Amino acid sequence: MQEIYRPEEIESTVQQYWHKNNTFMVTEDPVKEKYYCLSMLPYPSGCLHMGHVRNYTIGDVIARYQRMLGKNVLHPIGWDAFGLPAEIAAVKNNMAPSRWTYANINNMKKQLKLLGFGYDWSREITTCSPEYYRWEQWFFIYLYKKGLVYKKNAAVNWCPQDKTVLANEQVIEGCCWRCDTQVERKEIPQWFIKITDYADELLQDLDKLDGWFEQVKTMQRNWIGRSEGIEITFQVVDSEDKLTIYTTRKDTFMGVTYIAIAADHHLSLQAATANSALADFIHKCRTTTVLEVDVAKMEKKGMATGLYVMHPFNGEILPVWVANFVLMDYGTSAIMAVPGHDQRDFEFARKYSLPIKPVILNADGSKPDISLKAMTLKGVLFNSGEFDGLDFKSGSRAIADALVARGIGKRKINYRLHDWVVSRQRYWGAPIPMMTLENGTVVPTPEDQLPVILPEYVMIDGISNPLKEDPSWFRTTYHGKPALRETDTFDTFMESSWYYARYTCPSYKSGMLDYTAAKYWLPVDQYIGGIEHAVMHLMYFRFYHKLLRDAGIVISDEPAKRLLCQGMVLADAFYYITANGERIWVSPLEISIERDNKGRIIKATDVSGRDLVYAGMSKMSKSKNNGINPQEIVEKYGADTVRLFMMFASPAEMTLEWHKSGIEGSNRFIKRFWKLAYEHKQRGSSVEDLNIMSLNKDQKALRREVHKTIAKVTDDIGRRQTFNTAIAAIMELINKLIHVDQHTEQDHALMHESLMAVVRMLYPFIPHTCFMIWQSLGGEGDIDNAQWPVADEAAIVEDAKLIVIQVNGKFRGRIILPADADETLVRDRAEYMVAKSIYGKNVHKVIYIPGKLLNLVVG
Ligand code: ANZ
Repeated sequence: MQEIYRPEEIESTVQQYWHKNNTFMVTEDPVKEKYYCLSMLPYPSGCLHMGHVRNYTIGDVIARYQRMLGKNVLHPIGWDAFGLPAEIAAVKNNMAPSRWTYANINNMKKQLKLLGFGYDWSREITTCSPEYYRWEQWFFIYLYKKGLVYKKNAAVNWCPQDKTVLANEQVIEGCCWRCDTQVERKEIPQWFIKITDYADELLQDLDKLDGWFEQVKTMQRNWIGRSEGIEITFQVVDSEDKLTIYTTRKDTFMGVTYIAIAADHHLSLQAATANSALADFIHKCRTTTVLEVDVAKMEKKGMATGLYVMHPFNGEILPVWVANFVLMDYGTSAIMAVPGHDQRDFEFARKYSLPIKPVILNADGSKPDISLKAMTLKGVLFNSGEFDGLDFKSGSRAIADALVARGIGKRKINYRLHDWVVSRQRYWGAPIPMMTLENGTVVPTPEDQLPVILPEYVMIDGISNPLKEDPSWFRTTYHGKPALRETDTFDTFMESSWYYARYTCPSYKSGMLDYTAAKYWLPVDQYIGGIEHAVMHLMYFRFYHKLLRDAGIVISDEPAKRLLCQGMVLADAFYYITANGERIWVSPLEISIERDNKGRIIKATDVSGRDLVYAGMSKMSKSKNNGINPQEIVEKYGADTVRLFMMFASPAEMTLEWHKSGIEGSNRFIKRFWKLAYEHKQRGSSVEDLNIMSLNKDQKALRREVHKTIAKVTDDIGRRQTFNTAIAAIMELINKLIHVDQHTEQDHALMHESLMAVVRMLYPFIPHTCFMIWQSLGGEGDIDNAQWPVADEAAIVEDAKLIVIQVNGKFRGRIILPADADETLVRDRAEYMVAKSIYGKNVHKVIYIPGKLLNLVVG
């Protein structure tokens, strides 16, 4: 061990050692308890950012901790390698998306290694490799054969200028990001997977996920959006047609004043055949992109169809309108409008002078004021004939019963969740393994022709899909007959939905998963990733697991037991304004700062001395130029410093503020620890056994601190996952150790015991440093295989106290308890001891003289 802490030397030596010895490679070992620790796989965007570093450090800390508990820990990593950014970068840099992607993977892999993450690299998965996506294609065909996959027209964003489909993120304020043309909505055939078949299970099983954040579960519940309502069928006046609506507010049924239907409802289309103005309006609605979230804000527009229906209870004739706020793919694409109690219906009624009829009273029994807006609270019914006076619950039930009895109502459960559209009209994705025969029949690619390989190293222009342009690729045969391949590729959520399972057997050739390996490792014990994945990814991930289970490939119901969502990484952001009013953001690394005595920034200047505006802490981002490149920081301070800072600066699930002073603090701490270990080593390497019985008062107190810290750190890391408080406790202990006098052999032995515990507690956070210290302190084997320290309960107990127990003032015995035991504990133990003599009696009073005597007054 050298006197000076030199992270660059230590870290590369240790990393090479890990690499040579395959330290983190694991295989199934039925004798050992398994632990599967998984961080969400990165998109290979080019360089690691601090968000990645945070995510992967948390994963690495947990994985190393669990290893030390003696478990067989699977800790893999891979690359979510398909997707739009590669296409965009490819066009910009004039290179094939695959080349860009592989170059990025190479670079990021080096960066991950520099950070010292203990991955089993033999299990690395790259989702754009045919060995991976062939099983995705195979499974898709399996689902197709099981009836869980279908093809249906669905809307996409269409740029009429570029004649291309745009992803949502390519639509900027309703226009094409490239040519600024107004984007249209266009219906094209797309592939769907029936996630709605699993809606109920996905909802119910959330209750089983004790180890998931409540916030994520709530978001999933809302996303599934289960609602219990009723479908009501109206007779169209002077016609054979019927019109069915869906509502959750049966109680408002007597307040319906018109019916609104979606633009593509069959009655809209029918009415439009004889009404060109209506046909124009419908066309406009159908070509305008409508995101569900916009409905509340958008301007309500509509047109009468000329059709009417009859209210079945009061005989009123209600007009049927086409309305742009009625969603085409929810419920029955038709609603009963109750403008008195629904804001959208209200705005629409106002605009088109339709009647508004209130039917629900205010909470105080007064009539609602609906002159300016709808009254949307639930309450007692009025204006509702025989249902007057009923409250929300009984009114809803009575109206539903009446509708069902008349055969025009059907109770119905609906979900917001839609089936999953997995088609993407893009090149850089896994080809959808379907074909179309000359007669139009769609068939799956025969299994022996899998994988359907995506041609790599293809240059793209960002507008056309090269698969569509390449007859040698899309022309194929199906059992000798000519056929055309599907040129759409999969949504990249497909790859990230099952990678966790493939890590258990990444090179398995005979199937999607090796049953035995998957059975051994799954489910994931700890999953770690960003909260931005709370719904899409984490929903598809759960759904896929259930699909795999029903296919008999895995056995559990849920893919991950425990989920941790790490907070964002923030940094100070600064800018100046140019002569033409432009904001130029300056990197916080190129800034000099003056602070007041409270640490607040009072002046910031760039390298040329220009005054800057301080914009506060915000998420590290390119747009604010406040990203800090992890590699630079690692090169300057070492990976261990960065890792320690990341885990110490804030609780894992909270935002983390990047501070140079924080990084420097972490660095100083590691140096102090290094120095302490070095000096201990200098005082002699031979260590006498610690004689616990003969410790003096100070030594006992120190040993108590050490073992209290072990107990706390164990609980903080394992159960509470409050890594920052664990580190704080270790820091406190080290500060004490630094000031302990070292005179006797026993002092030395105690210091040795303390350091051997500390080095193991710090190992998950700063593994390189601890690897070296462990070695030089003479630890057995590598620290990578060392056991987590166990707190000696006896050491934690402060001098035990002897407490006299009395019943009604008579001596009944003595008990030994820790000095800090509280009255309840003493009383419990006392009652247990004298249980026989107080059986059937009541304790009226307890007299307790702390640490000395407890008298139970019974009778
Ligand atoms: C009458 C009514 C009165 C409604 C009232 C609400 C308030 P959830 O709970 O999300 O399922 N709705 C039904 N289908 C729709 C569609 N395709 N497009 C737009 N809105 C639709 O919402 C169900 C409610 O959303 C239904 O209840 C319906 O409006 C509306 F005071 O019917 B309600």
